[in-house]
Amino acid sequence: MTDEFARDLLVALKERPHRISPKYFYDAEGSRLFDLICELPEYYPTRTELGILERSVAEMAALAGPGAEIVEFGAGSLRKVRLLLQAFDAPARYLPIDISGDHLRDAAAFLRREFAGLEVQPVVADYTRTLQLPPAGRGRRIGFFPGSTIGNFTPEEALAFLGGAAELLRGGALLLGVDLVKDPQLLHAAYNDAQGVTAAFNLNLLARANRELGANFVLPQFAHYAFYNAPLQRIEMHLVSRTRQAVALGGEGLVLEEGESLHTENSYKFTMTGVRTLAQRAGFRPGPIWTDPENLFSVHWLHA
Ligand code: AVI
Repeated sequence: MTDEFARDLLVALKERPHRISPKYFYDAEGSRLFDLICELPEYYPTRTELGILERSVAEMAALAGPGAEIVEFGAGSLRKVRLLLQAFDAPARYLPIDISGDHLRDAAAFLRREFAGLEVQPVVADYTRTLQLPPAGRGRRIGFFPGSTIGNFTPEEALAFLGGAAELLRGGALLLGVDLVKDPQLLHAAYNDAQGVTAAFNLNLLARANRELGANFVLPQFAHYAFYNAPLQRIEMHLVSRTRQAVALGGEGLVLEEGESLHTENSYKFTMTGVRTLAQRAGFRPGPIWTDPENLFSVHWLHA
C-alpha cells in the first residue's frame, strides 16, 4: 500500500488537475476520524441509514430467507451488519471482505463471540478488484454495501463494481445503501462540519504522506474545501494550497502554486431512479427501496 500511495501521490502532484483516490484517507487515524464524522450532527447518512435498517430489517430478513450468507463489501461499522445478523433467520455465514487484515480479524472475533453458531469467514482482498469467494453454502448469498460508499466511486467504477457484485451474488441479492440528492445546503453542511472533523479527515491524507512517505507537507498551508457540484450531483473535496510552496516527495521536488488544489474525493448523490437504472445496467433486477421520512437516504434490495 505504501508503494502504491507514493506512486499515486507523485502522479497526482505532477498531473493537472491534481487528483488522488479517496482510498488513501483510511489509515488508522483516517478510520478514527471517519468514525467521528459518522457521529457528527451535520453528517446525517450514518444515523439515517441505521434508522432505515432498524425500521425495515424484518422485511429484508423475509426477502433473504433462512440460512442466508451475508457478504459485506468492506468491513465497516459492525453496528449495521449486527442488525442484519440479529434479524435474519439463522444466517449461516458472514463473509466480510476488506483490504485491512487487522480490522477484519478484530471484527470477526467480536462477531464470533456474539453470534454462536455463525461461521465468520473473513476475506482479505480489495473488493474493487475481481474477487474469488469460497463456494456458496445452501442459503442465498446476500451482499451488503452500506454507507453510500458506492458514491465515492467514479460512475465507471460504480458500474464495474456492481457488475462484479451481480456475478458474485447470482441467485441472491445486494442490499445497497445510497445517499440521495437533496437541498445543497444540507449536503454542504455535512461535509463542512462546525468542529472541523471533516477538514482534519481530508488533511490527514497529507499527514499520512508525511508519516509514511517522509513527505514534508505543511498542513496549515492547505485549506479543506468541500462543495456540492450540482450539475454532477456530487460533493467534491479538495485541499487547496494557500500559498506557492515546494513539496519534497520520494526524492523529487514539486511546486504547488497558490490556489492549486488536490482533489481528494467525490461523493456522488443519487436519485432513486438513477440507482435503479445503474443497477439494471449492472445486471440486477431492482426490488424494494426503503427510505426515511425526509428522503435523505435510501436502502435498495437488488435481485442478483
Ligand atoms: C465513506 N464515504 C461514503 C463518506 C462520504 O460521505 O462520501 C466519506 C466522507 N467524506 C467526507 N465525509 C465523509
